[in-house]
Order: sequence, then structure tokens, then C-alpha cells
Amino acid sequence: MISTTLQKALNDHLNEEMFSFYLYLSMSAYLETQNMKGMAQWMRTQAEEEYGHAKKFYEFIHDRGGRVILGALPQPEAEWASPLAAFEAALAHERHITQRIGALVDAARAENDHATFAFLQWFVNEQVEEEATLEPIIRQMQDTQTSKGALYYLDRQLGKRGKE
Ligand code: OFO
Repeated sequence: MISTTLQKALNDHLNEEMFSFYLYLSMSAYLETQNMKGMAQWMRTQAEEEYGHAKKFYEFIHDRGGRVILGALPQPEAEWASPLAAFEAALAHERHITQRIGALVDAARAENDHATFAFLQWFVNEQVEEEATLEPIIRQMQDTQTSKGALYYLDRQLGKRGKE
């Protein structure tokens, strides 16, 4: 059985993961308007992964005999200054999520809740990957700022995600 405090913290984080889904879906819609179909596909796949993260929290709370309470989602931004700005905002969001996961790990440790601590380790590793995936994309996008051809090539490459 999970404590009331941890149950609330896990429910709050479930909401964060659902917001990640919503935010990346909004970024995908924006990238469509910029005619960056590949980037839009990449971001849509990212959104789907976030829904998967939310489901992991949903299932874990139930597995521990807890109660899932779904909260309201804030409206995500709809416009960014450029596709690069959208990807930079995605990285900033991932860094925020990394901090939140760290705080959850601390809370699980403070309660000696070994099961929650173990569950969260997957997310600790996932956050390393999330940031490590976005950083080189952003560097490549910065490098393509002066060449439309290079930008379209990168767009095609990113569009392969979720289709391999
Ligand atoms: Fe992007 O890792 Fe979940 O939020």
C-alpha cells in the first residue's frame, strides 16, 4: 500500500506526463503549419511516448493499491518563434521533468518506499535519454539555420522516427 503523500505525488506526476503528451502534440501541430512534416512526425511520436509514460504511472498507482485521480490539463502553447524554438522548448520541458522525477525519487527514499524507488529508476534512465536525444537535434537545427536545403534534409531524417 502506498502512502497518501506518495499517492498524491505520483498522481501529480501522471498529470505532468499527460501534459508532456499534450505539449508535444501541440508542437507537432505547429510544425505542420511550418511545413516541417518530418519534425511534426517526430514530435507526434514523442507525444505518444509521453502517453505511454503516463500509463506507467497509472498502472503503478493501481498496482500499489492506490487511487488514480486525474487532474485538469493546462492549455499548452500553440505558437513558437521557429521550429528550432519549439525543439528548444521541448528540451527545457524535459529538464523540468528530470527535476520532477528527481524530487519523486527523493520522496520515495524519504519514506523508504523501495517499490516506488525501483519503479522510478526506469524514468531516471529515460530522462537521460530524452535530454541526450534532443540536444544533438537542436545543435543540428542551429547548424541548418543558413541552409534551407540542410533544414529539409534534417526534416526528412527526423520524419523516419516511428516509421522504422
Ligand atoms: Fe519526455 O519523458 Fe516523460 O515526460
